[in-house]
Amino acid sequence: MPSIVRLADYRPSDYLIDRVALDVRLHPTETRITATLALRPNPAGEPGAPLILDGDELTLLAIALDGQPTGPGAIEVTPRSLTLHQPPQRPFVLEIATQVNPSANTKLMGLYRSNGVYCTQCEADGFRRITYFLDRPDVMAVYTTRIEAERSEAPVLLGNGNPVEHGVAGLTRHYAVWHDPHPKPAYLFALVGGHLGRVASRFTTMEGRDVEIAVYVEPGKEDRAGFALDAVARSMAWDERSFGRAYDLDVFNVVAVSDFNMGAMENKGLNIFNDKYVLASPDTATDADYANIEAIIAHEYFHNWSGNRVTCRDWFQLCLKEGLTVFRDQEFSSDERSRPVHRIAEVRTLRARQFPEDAGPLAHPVRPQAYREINNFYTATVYEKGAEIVRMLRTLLGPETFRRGMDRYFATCDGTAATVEDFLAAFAAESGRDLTAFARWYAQAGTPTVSVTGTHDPAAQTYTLAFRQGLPRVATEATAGAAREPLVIPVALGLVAQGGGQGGGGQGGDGRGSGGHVAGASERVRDGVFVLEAAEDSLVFTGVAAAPVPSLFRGFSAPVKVEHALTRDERLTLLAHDADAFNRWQAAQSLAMEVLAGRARAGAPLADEAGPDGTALTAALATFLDAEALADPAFAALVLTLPGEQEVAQTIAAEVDPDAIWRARQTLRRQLGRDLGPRLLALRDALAEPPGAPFSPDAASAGRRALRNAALDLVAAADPEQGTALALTQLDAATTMTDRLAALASVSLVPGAAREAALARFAETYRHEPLVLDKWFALQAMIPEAGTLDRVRGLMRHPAFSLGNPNRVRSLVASFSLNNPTQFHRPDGAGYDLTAEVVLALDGKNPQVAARLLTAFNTWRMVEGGRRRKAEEALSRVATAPGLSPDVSDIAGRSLA
Ligand code: 0A1
Ligand code: ZN
Repeated sequence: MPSIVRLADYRPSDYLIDRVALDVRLHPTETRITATLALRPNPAGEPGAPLILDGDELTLLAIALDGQPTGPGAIEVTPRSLTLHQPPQRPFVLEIATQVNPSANTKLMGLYRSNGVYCTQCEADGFRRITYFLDRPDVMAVYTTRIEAERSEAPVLLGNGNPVEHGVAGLTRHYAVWHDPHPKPAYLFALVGGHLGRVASRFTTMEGRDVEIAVYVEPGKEDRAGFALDAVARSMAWDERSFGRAYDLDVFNVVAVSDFNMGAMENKGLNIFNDKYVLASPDTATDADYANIEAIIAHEYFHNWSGNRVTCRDWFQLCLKEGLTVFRDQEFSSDERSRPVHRIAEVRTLRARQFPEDAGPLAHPVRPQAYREINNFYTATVYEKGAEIVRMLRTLLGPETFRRGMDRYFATCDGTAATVEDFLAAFAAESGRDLTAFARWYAQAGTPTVSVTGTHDPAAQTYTLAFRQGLPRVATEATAGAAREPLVIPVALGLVAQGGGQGGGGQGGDGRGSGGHVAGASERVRDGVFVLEAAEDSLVFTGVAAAPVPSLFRGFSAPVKVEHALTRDERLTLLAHDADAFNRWQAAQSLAMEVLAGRARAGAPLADEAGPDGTALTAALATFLDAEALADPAFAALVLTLPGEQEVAQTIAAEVDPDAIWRARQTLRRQLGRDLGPRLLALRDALAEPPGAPFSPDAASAGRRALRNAALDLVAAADPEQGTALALTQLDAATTMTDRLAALASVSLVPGAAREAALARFAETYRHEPLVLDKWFALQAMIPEAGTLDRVRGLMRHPAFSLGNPNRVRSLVASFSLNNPTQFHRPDGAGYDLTAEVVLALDGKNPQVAARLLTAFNTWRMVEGGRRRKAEEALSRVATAPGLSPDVSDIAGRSLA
């Protein structure tokens, strides 16, 4: 077991590094790096302490102190560290030469090669795989990097900051020098060398700086880089408009590589991306791909301020940059697309990924108290729940004060390695509020529950909402020592008149339509928000003549589970009449969830009808579609999409039978498809693309495609024969990857020769397109049939599959383990066995990707007994395997604890 690092043990570094000069001689197997480090004792550190530099899989070639070789016994070197026993207690220079083998680097951390391109990944602790260093984010230095390579092998040489010089080096080699004037931690270092195609544009910042933006991709794929290039410019403009943040270098480079552990990386001035999040053409990318590219380009760009200019003191503060930057990219996407539609997408992700994490053995606070392997903390909790905390802060303070708080944070913390306390202090100072209680959101793990009951008193004409908050107990290493105290929960709310009409909420009516007015008012509701701070509280509205329907947590104003017993009719009222689009969608989801959880709990068989609640839902959806589908197809598509199997499992929470959930969902899909069939087919026709219409990835066009394909999905669920016929026609006629893939997905759910032929044809068409074949792998891995396990094993031998490429592993194996609940949780345990087998096979190559795959077992304790025992066996097999990486051993250990 790797040792534990605790937040409580933080100490400043004993030494600081002010300047770093790197000379990197690229070579496929013997790359040499000479680092010249300008060091000095840290006044805040311990005088006379030894200097202990981090290292990992390094070969030391030479070392000199102030230009002299170090004397015998002065240093001690291990593969993991270099210690200088008696460093000078004044500024001094260390020159260190190391050698690494980029071609043998399968962990994709440090310097490695992807399809022949040299690239680096240094977050969180990869820089120590390049040279010995104080590899911690509170050691910030100014870097100058000289990169030298064979011109034939690496005609393009890129580094952080601005280019300062380039030239020839001997007969066949050349070099480039890059200088980054902004002090930064080592995790933001990057370099790239290789054969790369380029597209470029220019952007003039509000400060008048003329910036060259370039996107580098595999040669020949330049025509797929335009959307990403444009997204960079839009991100730059948006950050100026929304946060007053301008770019601060003369160039901004984005490089796409095909082997990458995560989505992308915000290295200063040189973002490196998984090519999945850069390359897009109508023929190869879906609308979801376009939306992801735009969001991730924005995310990495926004890090330039939230992460780079202001960085993190230590890795416990990861949410300081990640939660904030996710919030910023979500706001960007909401502004560029449809705000309510985007909000629903955000909440779906949160519920599908973060809620289960918070409810399982890997639960941790947004700011963990302890970790064994930091790479396992790039989680939905740190990212997505972290973003929700920032959003709540804005809701509590109001947009203007929030913006002033952000300005103050950037101004006071610029150039520093900051903490969550520094962040909150800026808002406390700007608002004059005490944020001590609010800060508990960072320290307490688990998803809070808020129970609400409403009581109407006709005589007094009052309506009372009683709130009670609770937090599940979470006892893990990562949560150690945190108290359980009430949270500060913003509840955005309003009252809607029964059967329609306007509601109140303290500000007067804000319901949809122009019906009767509910005059309900409460002084404790400001700008439509009530703040729940105590464990229990109640809110009284006066002047309420008739019992209203409360619309609570509008826009999902807090990341909580709401327990609020509404009748079916009350939910139907919200679906039809709420002013808040999110809560209209939520009403449909809640109605569906009652049907799904009810049937699944009862173990109900597959049927054509889901009972009276199902019938009420389809009737309400019919009315909704007739009135609104054409006006907002993207929203309609979301309203038609039932809660996912994992969300139903979370609602049931104990002794879960994934097959029963699947049957319940299939039953309701069938009923929706049958009851709404003629409407859905009419919508498909009405929304059909006129022949020859040019492709646009914009939100409105994507929304039309989404509704057409949601309609196809439901029609096919009710009538597989008709569905397959429609899907095969769509497959032939499709002009976008979105439509083609939706059709193939529909066909893939119906066993038989048509499916196999369609899959084979698709694979043949895209045999030279790895990113498209990833979709083909994923789709097959998610087929909810017993034969899928063997299909996945077979596909693992497909020539396009490789355990060495993270995108392939995620598409095929992680899609099976994380997104195919009935097959991962096969009663015979074979799904668990396959997952465990791949985790172990992968661990020696790429521990980060192996560890992430192992998180598929996160929900093992909530499945029914037979499966639970099999899951535990498989997990234990992983946990006890010899020679595990820290990454996998950490996840296995915590999952079983
Ligand atoms: N900071 C990046 C995420 C990231 C983290 C670790 C990595 O190592 C393989 C790569 C990327 C982000 O938030 O986008
Ligand atoms: Zn990030």
